[in-house]
Amino acid sequence: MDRDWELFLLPYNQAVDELKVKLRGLRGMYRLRKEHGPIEFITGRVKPVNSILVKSKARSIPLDKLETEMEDLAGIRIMCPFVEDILQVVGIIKKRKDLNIVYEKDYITNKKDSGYRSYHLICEYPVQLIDEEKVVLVEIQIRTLAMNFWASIEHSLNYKYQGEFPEAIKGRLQKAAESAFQLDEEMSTIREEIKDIQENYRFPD
Ligand code: 0O2
Repeated sequence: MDRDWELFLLPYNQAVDELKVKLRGLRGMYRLRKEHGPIEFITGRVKPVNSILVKSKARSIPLDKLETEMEDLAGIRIMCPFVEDILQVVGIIKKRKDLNIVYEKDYITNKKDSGYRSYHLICEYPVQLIDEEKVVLVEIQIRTLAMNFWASIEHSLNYKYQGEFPEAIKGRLQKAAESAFQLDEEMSTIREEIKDIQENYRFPD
C-alpha cells in the first residue's frame, strides 16, 4: 500500500508537540506555587516509519488499521522523581478535559517479565486540522528516573539483539531492574528530605 507518511503522521506530530508544551506547563505551575513538582522532565516522539513497519509486521497489524491498532504512533514520556509521583501525575492527566483516557496499563504493580516498569495511559487526543478535527491515539508513559534509565538501556540492547538476549545479558538486565526498583524504594524513604532540597534549589531549565 502506497502511503504518504508525512501526511499520515502530521496529526500525530501535532499532538506530540501540543502535549509536550501543555504538560511541561505543569512544571512551571508547581514551581510558582513553591510545591514539590511530580514531574522531572517530559519527552515526546512520533514513531519513526521504519519502526512502524517493523511493529506492524511483528504484531500483524495491517497498514490500513494503524490508526486504531497501533496505539503508540504518538508517544509522550513523563519522568517523575519518585514512585509516589506517578499516581499523582496519572490523577492530573485523568482530570484533563483536553484528552480522553481509553484505557491504562499498570506495569508498575504488574511489572513485565523483562523487568520493565512504567504506567501507560492510552488516550484519545483531538487535533484541529485545517478543515476538520482528527482524534488520534497517544500513549503517555509515566515512570521514575530509575525506571527510565533501565528502559533506555534495555531498549538499546533490544535493538542490538533483536529481542533475542543471550542468557547472561538477560540475567544482568533482571538484576539491574531489581537494583532500579531498590533505588526507587530507597529514594521514597528519604523523599521528604529530597523534597526540601528541591523546593529550595532548582537548576535553571
Ligand atoms: P518503542 O521503540 O519505544 O516505540 P501489547 O500488545 O499491549 O502487549 P504494545 O502495544 O507494544 O503491546 O504495548 P506495550 O507492551 O505496553 O508497549 C508499548 C511501549 O512500552 C513499547 O513500545 C515501549 O516503548 C514500552 N515497553 C513495553 N515493554 C517494554 C520492555 O520490556 N522494555 C522497554 N525498554 N520498553 C518497553 P515499542 O513499540 O515496543 O517500542
